[in-house]
Amino acid sequence: MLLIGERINGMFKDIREGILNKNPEPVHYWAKRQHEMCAGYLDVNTGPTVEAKDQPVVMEWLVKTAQEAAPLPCCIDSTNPDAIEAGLKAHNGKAMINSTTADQWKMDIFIPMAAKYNAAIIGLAMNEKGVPKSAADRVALAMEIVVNCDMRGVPMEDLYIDPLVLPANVAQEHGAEVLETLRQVKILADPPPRTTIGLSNISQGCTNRHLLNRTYLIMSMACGLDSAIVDVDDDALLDAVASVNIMMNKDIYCDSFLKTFRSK
Ligand code: THG
Repeated sequence: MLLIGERINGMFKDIREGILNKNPEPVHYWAKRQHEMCAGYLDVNTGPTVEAKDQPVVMEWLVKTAQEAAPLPCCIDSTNPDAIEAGLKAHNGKAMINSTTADQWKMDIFIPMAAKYNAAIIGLAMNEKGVPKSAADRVALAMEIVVNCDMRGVPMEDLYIDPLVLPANVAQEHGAEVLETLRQVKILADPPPRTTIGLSNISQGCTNRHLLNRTYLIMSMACGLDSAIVDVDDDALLDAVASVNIMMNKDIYCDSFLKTFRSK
């Protein structure tokens, strides 16, 4: 299970202030902290307050600043193609593009970019009409992304389909449809793409956030989830991942399986 740390995102006040004041300290802190807490990738997102014209230079700074503090690759999170490409140019190692939608014009930009930079790419099961409700409609969009990656030479192990998790308090009907989408994309494509979700979306605006996040991650892992963008600074969440790994036969049982998971 690949954990992508969500915390280097301008939606958080400390990161937003770091960007504004060109202060690397909060980015360094969260790069190191998330690395210690088992993240395999760092999601980096300029946040909603950076103007479009400034996003490429801010993304370049975020990638360089994160990678000087921790030996981890970045999941470059933006809807702006220029910001994504600036991040890719500044990046060391195998980056992940977050993300393309199933809109043809977006796939025509981001999928060749993934091929050119040998990056992985997240494909969102949405298009200009928004996020569909049913698993069948989500899967149909996911398959369009699968086909386009195949045509452009992006291998399935580099494609992460994201069915798009929405908050349980306002979009309750979507929860089970996302789980069904995770199951079906593994069955319908051969070889199948990988899968990911933005886990914390499920609990935005809800009470008992950690419980909702943890429960939904466990359910998603039972549906074959390969990775997730998560709050890795959540001990109970990491313990749940370690125990699911045992029960899904992804790790060999030992009496110290919790400690063993953290030490890897
Ligand atoms: N899919 C993909 N990428 C994504 C998402 C996704 N990137 C962004 C997001 N969704 C995943 N990352 C977060 C990060 C933080 C929160 C949710 C998802 C979060 N933030 C607090 C909130 O909104 O309540 C902010 C708290 C604060 O301001 O301090 O919950 O789905 N591919």
